[in-house]
Amino acid sequence: MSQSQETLSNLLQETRRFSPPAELAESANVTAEAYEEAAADRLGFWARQAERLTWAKRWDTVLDWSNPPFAKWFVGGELNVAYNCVDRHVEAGLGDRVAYHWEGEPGDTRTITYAELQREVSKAANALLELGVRKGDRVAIYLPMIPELPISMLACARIGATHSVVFGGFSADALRSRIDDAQAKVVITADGGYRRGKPSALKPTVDEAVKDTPSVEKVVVVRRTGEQIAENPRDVWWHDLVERQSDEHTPEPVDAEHPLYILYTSGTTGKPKGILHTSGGYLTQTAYTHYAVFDLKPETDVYWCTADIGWVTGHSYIVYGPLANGATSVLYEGTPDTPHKGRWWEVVQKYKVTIFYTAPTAIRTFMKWGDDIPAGFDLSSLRVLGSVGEPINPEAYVWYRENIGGGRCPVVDTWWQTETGAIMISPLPGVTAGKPGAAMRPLPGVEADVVDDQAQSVPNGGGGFLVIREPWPSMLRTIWGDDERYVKTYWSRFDGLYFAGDGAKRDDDGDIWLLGRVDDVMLVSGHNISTTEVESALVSHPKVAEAAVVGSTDPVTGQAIVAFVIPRGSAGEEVEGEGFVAELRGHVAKTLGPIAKPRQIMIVPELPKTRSGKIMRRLLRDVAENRSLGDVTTLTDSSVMDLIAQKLPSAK
Ligand code: 6R9
Repeated sequence: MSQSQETLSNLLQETRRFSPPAELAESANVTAEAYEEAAADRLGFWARQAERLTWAKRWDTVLDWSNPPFAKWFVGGELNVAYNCVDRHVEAGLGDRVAYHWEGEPGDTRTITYAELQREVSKAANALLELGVRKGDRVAIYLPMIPELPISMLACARIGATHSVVFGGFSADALRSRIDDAQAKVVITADGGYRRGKPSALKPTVDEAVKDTPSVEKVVVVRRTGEQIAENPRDVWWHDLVERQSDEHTPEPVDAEHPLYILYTSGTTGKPKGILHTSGGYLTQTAYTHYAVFDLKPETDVYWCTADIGWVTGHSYIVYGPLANGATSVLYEGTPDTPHKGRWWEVVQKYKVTIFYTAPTAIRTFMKWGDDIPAGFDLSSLRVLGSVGEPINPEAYVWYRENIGGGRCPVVDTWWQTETGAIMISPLPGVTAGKPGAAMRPLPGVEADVVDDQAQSVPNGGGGFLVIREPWPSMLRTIWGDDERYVKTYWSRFDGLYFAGDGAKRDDDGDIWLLGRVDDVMLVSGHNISTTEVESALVSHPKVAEAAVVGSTDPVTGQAIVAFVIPRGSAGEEVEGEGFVAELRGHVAKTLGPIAKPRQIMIVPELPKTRSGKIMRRLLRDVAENRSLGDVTTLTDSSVMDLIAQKLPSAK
């Protein structure tokens, strides 16, 4: 990236630093020594982390990297992932500990202890065996956020079947292509779930999807809403099948490299990629990072990750990491504004949540709704706050810290991907003096770097591409069924380096700031400008809640900056006028420099987002360039694009 980009970036930096609270630092799970320990002997470090797990057979070799980029971790080792997440805690006398406080959207609840989870998972495993599912078979799971979702995943892991969780909001087409690609033998679904106060059907989508999927032998249906559904010959009710099974099942150890799950990422173009994760290395790194980054004390903490389990964040930090650590978690079915906009804070208050992990998109939504909503609840139990999914704007970070964390909780901004399987770059809450907006340093044992076009590491103050230099335990092993695409997508841009697809910069202290996907970087009059930084500049204006920025073709400047802005709820009427747009352009020019001034700013009520809360800039580019919209199947709410289109005539 060019010089001008660096100048821009430096202007934007929040200068405040937030040191760890003394009490947390004194009793922190991980101290600064971990960095030294891992630097001295990286593989030895990971081998020690693998000892957190219970192995049926110990590994012979920590890492086999003889055929890069195809890694094998803990070669020769055998373990069962479900045993590690459930049974061993019961055997250790912790059967009465709560694994999940489940909270349904309508207010129904269920408390599941580790002992109960063991019985439920065993029954589900026996049920899958009865259906003919065997080790190595694939099972598609298309469920709302109900206990049967983690139970189904663990049941697969228990018998060595590979699960493919498909987000409960995806279309029949999206579901069908994922079932086909994985050749799933069984689909586990529900009649529906609750969303925004209403039952929302799932089964009709499955019926539609499995019409042309010859691999599917059975569809198991959980009754959640009780709504009428069509029953087909392949269907079997969960309560008929699972309830009558024995609640004892002996988990089968599998090879450390046995496929645990496939999770599809849509990417920006082309066929979805089936990211493959395996067993030993994946569980090692999810368990370690959950312990280190959140400072988890399983005896006393109540942990809540608000993600959907259909996103990798839910796989690693609602299911596998927390359960491997014997944590007590909250599992919530619904949306943050049902029945009221304080629902999440009510849940925090009710369960005395101590560790809270969410996405910047949610934080900005709460900023838009107003400070008085969280202020109405007792959030004093909280001690660590996490963020994931997008760069967190400094403004949102500070709001989160103050309004949710009461100014006392460290915020850990965690960078990672479906492909990395677990957190890679993040502050450590008892060690790092956090900077609002920065993901800071690679975790111990992770070799992340920022390089230029020529794969040269950039000096402090420089910007470029984020890469990973050495294999890590929870890395993807391949793209399901397509080794060539795996090599091409991740390992071909820079020889021998994992290319993450994100832009990043290293500040004068050597700390890492993420700048968004490299595909989104704009080239304006020969200057590289990151969407993230212009968005953060806009969000730092007191009347702006959210902003999305794209580059649109421009005859004069090559690309021009087009911004979509959602005003804060408290901003009042004046945000509709031309004066407001002029004010915002001036604000960006002042914050970042005149080159970053948007050509056009559109005031909109909503932004198009994926299920994990990422802004779909591709669709906004279509709008900015007056094209018809591309694929909208992974959008949370496709009516958003109509709302934006209605606003266009008044666009400035
Ligand atoms: C876990 C997850 C991965 C992409 C990643 C990056 C963005 C995630 C971030 C972040 C800046 C963070 N991303 N966390 N960017 N700061 N803390 O989100 O996985 O859905 O596969 O997305 O998300 O662009 O490359 P996934």
